[in-house]
Amino acid sequence: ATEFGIDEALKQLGINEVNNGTSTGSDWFSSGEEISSYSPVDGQLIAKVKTTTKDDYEKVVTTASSAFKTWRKMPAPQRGEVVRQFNEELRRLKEPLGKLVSYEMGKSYQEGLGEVQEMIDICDFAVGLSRQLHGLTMHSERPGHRMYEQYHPLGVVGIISAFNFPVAVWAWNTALAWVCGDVCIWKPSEKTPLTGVACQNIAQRVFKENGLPEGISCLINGDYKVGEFMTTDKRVPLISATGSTRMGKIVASKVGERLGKSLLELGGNNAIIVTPDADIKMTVIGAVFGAVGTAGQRCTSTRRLIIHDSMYDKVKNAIVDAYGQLKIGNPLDETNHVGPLIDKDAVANYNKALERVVEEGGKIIVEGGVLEGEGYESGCYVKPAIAEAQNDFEIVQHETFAPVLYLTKYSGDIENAIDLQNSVNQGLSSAIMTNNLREAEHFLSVAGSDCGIANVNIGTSGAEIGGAFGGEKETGGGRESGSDAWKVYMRRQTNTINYTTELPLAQGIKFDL
Ligand code: UN1
Repeated sequence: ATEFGIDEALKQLGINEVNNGTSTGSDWFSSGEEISSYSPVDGQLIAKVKTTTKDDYEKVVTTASSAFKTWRKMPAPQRGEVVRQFNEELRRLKEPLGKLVSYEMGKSYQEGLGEVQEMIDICDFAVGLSRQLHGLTMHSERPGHRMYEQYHPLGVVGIISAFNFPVAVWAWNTALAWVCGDVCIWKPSEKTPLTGVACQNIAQRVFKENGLPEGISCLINGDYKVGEFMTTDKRVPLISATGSTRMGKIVASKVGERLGKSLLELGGNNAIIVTPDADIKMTVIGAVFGAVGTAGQRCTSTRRLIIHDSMYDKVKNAIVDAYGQLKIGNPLDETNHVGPLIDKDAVANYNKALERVVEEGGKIIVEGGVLEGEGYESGCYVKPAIAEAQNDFEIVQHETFAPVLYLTKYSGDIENAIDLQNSVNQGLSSAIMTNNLREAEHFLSVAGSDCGIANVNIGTSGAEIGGAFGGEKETGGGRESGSDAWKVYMRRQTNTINYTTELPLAQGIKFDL
């Protein structure tokens, strides 16, 4: 791991051979079994992380609950100041953290840096937000009364994140939750535990330097069983979970059983509609980056292209040509476009999807396959593939977290393309490529895309943090990141104050004593 400066990065981030994966902020402890984190880049063991037991978790949640009592009383702009300092650290450590993201998860170094940039951006956003946690004032129907609303923090927020954005998704949640006055317990994916330890090291240092109590940022580690400590715990009023729809349904039912709140960011099945008025060059860039970026492991990855029949061959040929230029290999080597999948299970799912699409009558037009030989020893490198398929194939309806792109034709009006695009269970991201104002506006209208994200002349992936991020249907309905997504981390209180000597009742009710 000395290549590409990984050892140096690990040192700068405070990662040891065996790390405790449980932390309340100033204290690191874990008494569970160890998870080994292997890099999909070269198959090497990077380091081990000890997991959180039920007893460890008890200590975490009590420490967090008690820290909340202090943190909530600190004025929000002062909490923002702490987030600003955290952000300084992220800026300072952007390169080593981006490198570790790339090495532990397998995305390209550029994308690893991009992910840390998303953390920096959301922290900037959170600092400004710390002075803008606004509520409304209303006019009371009663004389001499004032009515307004205010937002208070919720308490302990549980964050369950996925391997594919191992650090940014935590930051979207935690930076907002912190300025809102909440404390957080984070369970990163058991596939990327080291980036979690690295982030907690940074957070911990900043909170400590500010003389704040431990428990404002907590880390727990392990698989879904450790996540379940939180989902079933009524001391954790909000669970924010990112991952598969299967996982989200389990989380939602556990949290729902106790009437807790959940914020869900689940699967996508994102399409780009290519109309007769599309700019082909832009379409190719958007579609290829969307389909093969992060090796197709973004929830916003482009899975489907819905192309007008008059454009079909032209677009198909241009995309197939572009696939011919792709370089697959070590993601830390910046000349490569596509890195490995996260692990061999992901490779198996990729293989299954390619078999299935053929069984259902699809036609492979860019062959897939698992790469072997020098540089591909981890067994996780696959060739991005393209298949011609029908939208209603079972496999096309399903999110395969790998670089498999399906091409489908539509004919006639834009309505037909929108129907196909909406005819899946997921509703995260969508895009249209067109220079035709009517088509674009139709796509964005009430009769258009049913997704949480709808883009014009941009691909489906790569959303900025300033907008609310999330989607409908089986994507789970949650919104994170920008806009007013912060409201989910707070409880709203309506206050009515009577400054008279009378007590008139609302709705004009008479109740004479
Ligand atoms: C995810 O894949 O879980 O829009 C998040 C994007 C990124 C975030 C993706 N900003 O592709």
